[in-house]
Amino acid sequence: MYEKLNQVGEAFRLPGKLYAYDTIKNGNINSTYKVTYRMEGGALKSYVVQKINTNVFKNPEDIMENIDRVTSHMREHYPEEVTLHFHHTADGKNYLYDEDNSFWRVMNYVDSITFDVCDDPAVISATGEAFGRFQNQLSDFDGSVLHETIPDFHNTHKRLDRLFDDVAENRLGRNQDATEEIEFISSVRYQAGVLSDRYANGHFPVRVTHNDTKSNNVLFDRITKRPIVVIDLDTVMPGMSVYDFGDAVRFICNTAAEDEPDVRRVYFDTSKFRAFCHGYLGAVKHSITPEERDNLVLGAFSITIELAARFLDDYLTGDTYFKVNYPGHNLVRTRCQLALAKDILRKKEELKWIVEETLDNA
Ligand code: GN1
Ligand code: MG
Repeated sequence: MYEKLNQVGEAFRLPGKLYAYDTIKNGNINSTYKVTYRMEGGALKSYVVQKINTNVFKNPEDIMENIDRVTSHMREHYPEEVTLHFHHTADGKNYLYDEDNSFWRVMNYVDSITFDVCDDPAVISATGEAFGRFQNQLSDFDGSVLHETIPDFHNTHKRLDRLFDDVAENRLGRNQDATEEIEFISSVRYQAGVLSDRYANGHFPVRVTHNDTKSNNVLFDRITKRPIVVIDLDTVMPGMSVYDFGDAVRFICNTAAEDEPDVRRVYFDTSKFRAFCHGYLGAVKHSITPEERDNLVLGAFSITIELAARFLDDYLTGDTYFKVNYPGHNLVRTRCQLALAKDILRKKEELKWIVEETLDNA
């Protein structure tokens, strides 16, 4: 790997000598490395090097154009904020195709910490604030200039249709491993798809959304534990804010990991939900519309079912999309997300009440 990273660093004209590298493991799609260069005089400088998964992102140049537009907007309108800085090759591109046709990019490393699991209400609230502010910062950005990097990425209705097409086909004969899961998703199919239908019919404001609001996509200051910057802009596209909210609470309010094999440990933590709402709703209280407010909890349920369906579909069709660490990993992920979705359903009245109460006091 050293040789490859060294070659990529040279193309991006990183000064100094490649001194060390680490793999950053928390992504299911792209490959990410932290590289450190020793400069003349001995100072060390780090960068993040990523190889984009072009099986998932079919037009990776489009992602880079989107990111360039979004970060330029933020730099222009919020010059005091930290934004992501990408490096350029000698021919002025913010990406590189190597001789194997792999697609690489390099950005500055921001010294920070991220939280995969988080129990501190202040950090959870700050995560909500960071995603709420991200939405605000893009509220005057024209989303129509963005490429749709993955078509129908959060069209739950279509995701569910695809799942059931693949169930009908049962190409690998794996349906038998997931009979209960298939049955449950089928029983909530309409309920989970209704928001994406209403969005398609114009019932929600079209916002520029992040579309992957996991808590580990917010970098935090190690000492103050305040958010520095929202990362992973690969799927920034026009969308529904209730899905950004929903995806964030899906991840952060889970009492276990996203792929916890023991579903008895998987719950939706209402205290964490309250903390997230405090930060998020505090940030968007002036722009949130009544239909958005009333559908935040359904958004959380729908996106959780959507992700379960995506994991299950990948399992049934041979694990070609998400990286898996062991056979059956996608099925384990599916079960975990379904346990979480069931708990959201059980608690939905309480969760709606928390939203109302938080907004009243915001
Ligand atoms: C993928 O690779 P990562 O962690 O950024 C996926 C998201 C899922 C997430 C689940 C492009 O994100 O949609 O919610 O895994 N990204 C893509 O962990 O499909
Ligand atoms: Mg992502």
